[in-house]
Amino acid sequence: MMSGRGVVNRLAMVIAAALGCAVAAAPLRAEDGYALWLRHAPLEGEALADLRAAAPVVVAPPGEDDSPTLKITRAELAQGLAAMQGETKLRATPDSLPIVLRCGRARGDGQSGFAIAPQAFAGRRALAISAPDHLGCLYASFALLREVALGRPLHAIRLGEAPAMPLRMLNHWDNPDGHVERGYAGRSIFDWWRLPERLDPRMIDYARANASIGINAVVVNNVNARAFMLEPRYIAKLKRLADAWRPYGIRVFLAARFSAPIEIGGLARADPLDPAVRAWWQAKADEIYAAIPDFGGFLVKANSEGQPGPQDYGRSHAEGANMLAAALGNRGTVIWRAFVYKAEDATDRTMQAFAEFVPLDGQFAKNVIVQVKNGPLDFQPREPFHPLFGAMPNTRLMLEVQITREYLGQASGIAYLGPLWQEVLGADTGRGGGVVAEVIAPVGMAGVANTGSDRNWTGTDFDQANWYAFGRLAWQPALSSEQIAREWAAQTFTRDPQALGTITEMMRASREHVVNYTGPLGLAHLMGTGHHYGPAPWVCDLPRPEWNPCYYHRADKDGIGFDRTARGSNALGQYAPAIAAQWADPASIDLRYLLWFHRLAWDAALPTGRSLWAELVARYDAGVAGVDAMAAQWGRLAGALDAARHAAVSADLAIQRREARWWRDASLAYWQSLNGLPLPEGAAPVAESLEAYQARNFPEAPGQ
Ligand code: BDP
Repeated sequence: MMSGRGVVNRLAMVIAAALGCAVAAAPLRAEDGYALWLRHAPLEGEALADLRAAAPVVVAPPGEDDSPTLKITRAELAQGLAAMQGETKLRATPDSLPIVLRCGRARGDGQSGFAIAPQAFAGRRALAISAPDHLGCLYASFALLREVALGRPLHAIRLGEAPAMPLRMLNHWDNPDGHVERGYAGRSIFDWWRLPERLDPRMIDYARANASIGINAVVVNNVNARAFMLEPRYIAKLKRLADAWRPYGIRVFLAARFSAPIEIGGLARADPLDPAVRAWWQAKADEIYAAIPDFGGFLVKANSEGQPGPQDYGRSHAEGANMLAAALGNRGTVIWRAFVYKAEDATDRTMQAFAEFVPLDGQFAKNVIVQVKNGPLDFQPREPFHPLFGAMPNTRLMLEVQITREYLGQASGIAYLGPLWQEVLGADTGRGGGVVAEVIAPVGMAGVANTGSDRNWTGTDFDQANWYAFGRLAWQPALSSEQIAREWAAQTFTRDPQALGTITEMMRASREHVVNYTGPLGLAHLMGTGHHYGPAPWVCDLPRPEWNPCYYHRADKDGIGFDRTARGSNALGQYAPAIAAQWADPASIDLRYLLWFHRLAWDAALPTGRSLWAELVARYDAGVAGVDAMAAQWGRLAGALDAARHAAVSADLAIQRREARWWRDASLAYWQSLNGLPLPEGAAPVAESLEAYQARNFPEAPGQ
C-alpha cells in the first residue's frame, strides 16, 4: 500500500507531467525556518556516498556513566547522521564505522572541550569522541554533525576544541507578560503564565539550539526587571526551566531589581549596607538555591535609566554588587552592568561609565563580573570599543553585545553582526592586556537575545545567523565572521557552492551597508525617539539632553561631529595613549570613527579626495546601493533555495531597500537644511521634503 506521502509524491509527478515540467531529482523541502541551523538536510553526491559507505553507528563503551546529557548526545548523533543520509535511523552494516563516546565524569564548569579523532575500537577503525565531561561530548556531537553537514567525510574529521571563555550567555530582555523589550520576532518564547506545570516543547528546542553553539547561560528576564520575578511562584517556574535545560549545559540567571526588598520584601529601604536588606537577599538566595542548586546568579542594571541602585543610598556600585555577591556566596555570580549615565551629569555621556567604574577597580568581590557594552554609547551600528576594556585590570570584565538589532534595522532586511563583534573582539586596548577578546577571555560574553515566538525564532531568517554567530564567536573569537557566515548558510540554506558564495558575500557586506545608510563616518544615535525606529537626526527637544540625536551629531551651518579630543570632551583621554594618539588627528584617524571624535567643517578635505559633505553623501549612497545589490544577488538565488524562505527574505530586503532610502533621504534633507549645500553632482535628489520626513510618526513600532 502506498503511504500518504507516497500518494502525494505520485500526485505531484502526475501533475508535473501534465504540466510538462521536469520533476527535480531532489525536490527542495518545504521550510519554515524552525529547525534553524540544525536542519541536517540530506547530503548530496560524493559526500552522501561517503557517509552511506561509512554507515556510522554510535557506541558508548560499557562502563560509561549514563546521564540525560549522554542520552541526548547519542540521540543527536544518531538522528543527525541518519537525516544527512536521507534516512530516519542509522543502519549498521558489517563495515560500519563506530563513533565511540569516551566521556569523562568531570564536573562541567563551562570549559567543556573535546577531541574528535580516529582511534581503534575493538580491533577496528573507529572515530572517537573524547571529553572530560558529558557536556563536552554533547558539544562534540554538534561539532561532528556540523562538519558532516559541511560535507567533510567522517574519516577526515579531526577536531580539538575548548571554549575561549567560560561564560557564553544570552540576556533576554523578555518581560513576564510576554512582551520583549527591543524584540522584533513576536512575543517572548517564555510562557511564564503556564509554568511550572506546562513546559512548552519549544524550551527544549531552544536549549538544544543553544547547546549546539556552546551557549551555556541564560538570563531569562529583562534587565529592566520586575521585582515579583523573585517571588516564590516565579522560583518554581524558573526551576522547571532550569531542570529542562540542565542536560544541555545551560545555567539560569535572573535579572534582579535592586529595590526588590522594598517591593516584595516589605522593607522600607534597599540600602546595601543595611543588615535587614542583606539578610533579605541572603534568604532570597538560599530560597533560590534550595530549588535550583546550580542557579547562576543575578544580573543587575542599577542606577541606570531610572533603575534603582545603591547610589540611591549614597553607596557605590561596588558596595551594591558586593552585597548581592555575599548573598550568593561561592554558589553564584553577580553580573553588574556598567551601562550607566545620568541626565544630571553634564559630561559627555560616553565618558560616564569609565568615570564611575575605573575608581572602583579592585573593589568588587571575586564573584562579581562587570558587564560592559561593546562601545561607550549604546549598541550603535558602529562605535569604537569601550575604553573600560583594559582599564580595570583588577576586575572581571565581560563583554555585552546586542544580538537583537535595535539600532541596525530592527526586523528589516539583513544585517549580519559577525563583523561588528569581530571588530570589538579584535580591538587592541593598547593597555598591555591585549585585544578585547583577551581581556574578557577569563570571564565571558553576553548577547541580548533576538528570539521570539515567530515560527523561525528571530523574525527574519537571516537573524538566525546573528544568534548562531554570537555563540560561535563566544566559543572561539578567533573564528572569522566570514567563515561563520558560510557554515551557517550551508547548514541553514544550501550547500551549493555558488549560492553559498553569494550568501556569504551578502552577509559579509551587510552590516557596513547599514552603517553607511544610517550613520556613516562615525555618526551615531540618530534614530527615532523611544522606539528607535528610523531616522530622526533633527530631534533636539527631549528633556534629557543626552537622549537627543542633536547631542551626538552637533551639526549646524558650519560643520558636524562631536569633538571628543582634548579641545572638546576629551573622551579620547579615556583610551590608552597609543590608541588616543591614533585617533587624535582628523587627518590620520580611521575614517570609520571620524565624526565620533572630531567636529569638522562641511568642506573639510578628507584623505579620500572629497570634502566631508561629498564623502558623507557618497557613503549614504553606497549604503543604499549596497542594499540594492543584496536584493539583486538574492533575486538570482530563486530556484536554488526553497521557495518559502526565498520569498520571505525577498520581502525582508524590499523593506530594507525602502528603509535605506528613507534613512539616506531624511538624513540628507536635514543636513542640507543646516548647511545649505547642494547635493554633489550625480547624486539622486531627496525624494520628499524634510517636513514630510519629520511628520512621520510610528506610535505602534514594535519592541518599545
Ligand atoms: C538601550 C535600550 C533599552 C535598554 C538599555 C539597556 O534602548 O531598552 O534597557 O539599552 O541596555 O539600548 O539597559
